[in-house]
Amino acid sequence: MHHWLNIHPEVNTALSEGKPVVALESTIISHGMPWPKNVETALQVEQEVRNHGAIPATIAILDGKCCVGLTTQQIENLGKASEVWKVSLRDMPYVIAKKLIGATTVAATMRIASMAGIRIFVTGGIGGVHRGATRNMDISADLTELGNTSVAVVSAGVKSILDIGLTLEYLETLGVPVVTFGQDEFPSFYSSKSSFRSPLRMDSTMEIADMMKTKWSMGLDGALLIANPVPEALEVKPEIMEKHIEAAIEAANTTGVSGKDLTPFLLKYISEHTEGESLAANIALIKNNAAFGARLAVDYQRPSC
Ligand code: PSU
Ligand code: MN
Repeated sequence: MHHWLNIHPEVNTALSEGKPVVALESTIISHGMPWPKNVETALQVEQEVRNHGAIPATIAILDGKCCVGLTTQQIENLGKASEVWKVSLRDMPYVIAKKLIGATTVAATMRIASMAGIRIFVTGGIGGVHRGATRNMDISADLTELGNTSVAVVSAGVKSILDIGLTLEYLETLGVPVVTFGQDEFPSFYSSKSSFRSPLRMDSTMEIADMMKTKWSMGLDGALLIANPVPEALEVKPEIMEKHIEAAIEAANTTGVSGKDLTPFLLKYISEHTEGESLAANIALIKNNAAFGARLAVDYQRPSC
C-alpha cells in the first residue's frame, strides 16, 4: 500500500476482490453544509451507495495520512470540528506534513481515490470557472485535476455560482468527456436545465462504464465528468436561485472574500438565504448521485463490459 494512504479494511478487501467501490469527498461535510445535516447526509449517502451494491469510501486527511474509508466517528469529527482545512491539491503536502485535519475537495479526493485504485467518485457539484474569471482568474483546481486523473466523477452538473459556459469550454480544452445522463441539456445542480447543451448524452450506466474502459485502455488518461440531473420533483427554479446567487456574489465582493474561501462563502450564503430549500435539494440530489454512482460502479466491474 502507498505509504501515505490509510485504506479502511472493508474498502481494501473490496478493492482486492474487484468489488465495486465509490469514493466520496469530505469538503461537502466540513464546508458545504451546516452541522448536523452535514453528518446525517454523509452517513445517508454512504448507506445509499451500499443499498445499490457498492462499498463507500469517504476520503479525508487525518493524522498525516490520506484516509480512504472513514468510520462513523471520523465522519462526525469532520462535521463538528471547527479547525478543518479545506484541502485542494496544493494544500495536501502542508496538511499531511503538519498532521492537520483536512477535508478534501473534488480535486484532492480524485487524486487520493486514484492512488487507492478507485475509479468512481460521487459528489454534488464540482468547482469550475467562476463568474468574473476573465478578471480574477478564479478557476478551480477541480478542473485541472479532471484533465489529469483517471476517475469518473458523478455530479449534478455545475452550480450557477460559476460560469457554466466557460466551465464547459475549459473542460473541452482539458480533453474531459462531459456526459449527461438521460437528457440533451447539461444540468446546473439545483436545476436539470442550464440552457447549455451537454457535449455528450448517454442513457445507461452500462454505456458510460464502457466509455470509461475505452478511454483508459487507449491510454487517454484523465477524468470523465458525468452529470446526473436532479429529479424534477426536487428542482429549485433557476429564477429563484439566480437572485440569491447574484446577492451572494455581491456580498463576497463587498466583504472581499476570495481564493479558497469563495466557494464555501457562496454555498453558505445561498443556503442561509433560501430558508433551507436549497439545502433540502442539495441533500436529495447527492443521495440520488450516490445511487447512480453505485450502479455505475457495479456495471464497471462487470466482466462483459
Ligand atoms: N460546489 C458545490 N458544492 C461543494 C463544492 C463546490 O456545489 O461542496 C466544494 C467541492 O468540495 C469542490 C470545492 O471541490 O467546493 C471547490 O472549491 P474551489 O472552488 O475553491 O476549488
Ligand atoms: Mn478558486
